[in-house]
Amino acid sequence: MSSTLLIHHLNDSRSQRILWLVEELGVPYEVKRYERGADRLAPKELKEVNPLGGAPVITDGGRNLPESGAIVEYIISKYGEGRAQPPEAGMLDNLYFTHYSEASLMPMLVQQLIFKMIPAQAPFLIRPLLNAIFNKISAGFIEPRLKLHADMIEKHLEKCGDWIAGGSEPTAADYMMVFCLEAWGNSSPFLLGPKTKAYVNRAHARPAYKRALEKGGEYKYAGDL
Ligand SMILES: N[C@@H](CCC(=O)N[C@@H](CS)C(=O)NCC(=O)O)C(=O)O
Repeated sequence: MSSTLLIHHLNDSRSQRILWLVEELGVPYEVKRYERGADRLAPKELKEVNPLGGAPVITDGGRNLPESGAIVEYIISKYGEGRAQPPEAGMLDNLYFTHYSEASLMPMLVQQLIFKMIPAQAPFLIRPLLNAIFNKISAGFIEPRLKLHADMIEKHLEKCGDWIAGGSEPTAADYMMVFCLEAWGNSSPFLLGPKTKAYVNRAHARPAYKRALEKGGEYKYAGDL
C-alpha cells in the first residue's frame, strides 16, 4: 500500500479544489485520473473508492475519504503545518463559507443546471413548451434566490480583502468557494459582482492554481471571469 496521499480526480469537477490545495501547501501526492463519460457522469471505477460514485475522494493511510469539504479540512489539519489557517477575526467567516459552499450554494446552482438540462434533453417537439415552463420557473424562483447569494458574496468580498477569512493566503473557505463561483460564472456570470469576479481571477493567477491545472488535465471552469 502506498503511503503517499492519493487524490482520485475527475475531469471538470470539484476535485480541482483538492489539487489546488495540495499544490499550495506543498503536500506530496499522487493523482489517479478518471474521465467523465458521454453522459457527463463519473466512470463506474470511482465506486470502488466511493459508494456514491462521485469525486473527489482521497486515499490516505489505507482509508478512503469522499466529500470535498471534509477532504479540505482533513488535509489542512493533517498536512497544513499551520498554513491555510484563518486569522482569529476570520474564523467564523472561514467556517461559514466552507460549509455554505456545498450546503446552500451548490444545491441552487445544480438546480439551475437541471432546469436548463431538462428542456435541452427533451424530444424536439415539446422542447419549446418545456423551455417556456422552465424559464418561467427559473426566472420566478431560482434567479431571485441566486441574486441574494450573489449580493451576499459580493458584500463579503468588498470588506474581507483578498481572501474570505481576511488573511494573506487562501483558507478552506476559498478552496471551497472558488469552484462554486467558477461553475456559476461558466453558466450565468451576469449575477456576479465585480469583486466576486476579481476574486476568482485572483485565485487563477496563483502559481499553485496553475500547477494544479497541469496536474488535473481538462477543467472547463478555468477561464477568467
Ligand atoms: N458534495 C460532494 C459532491 C460530489 C459531486 O457531486 N461530485 C461531482 C463532480 S463535481 C461528480 O462526481 N459527478 C459525477 C457523478 O456523480 O457521476 C462534494 O463536495 O464532494
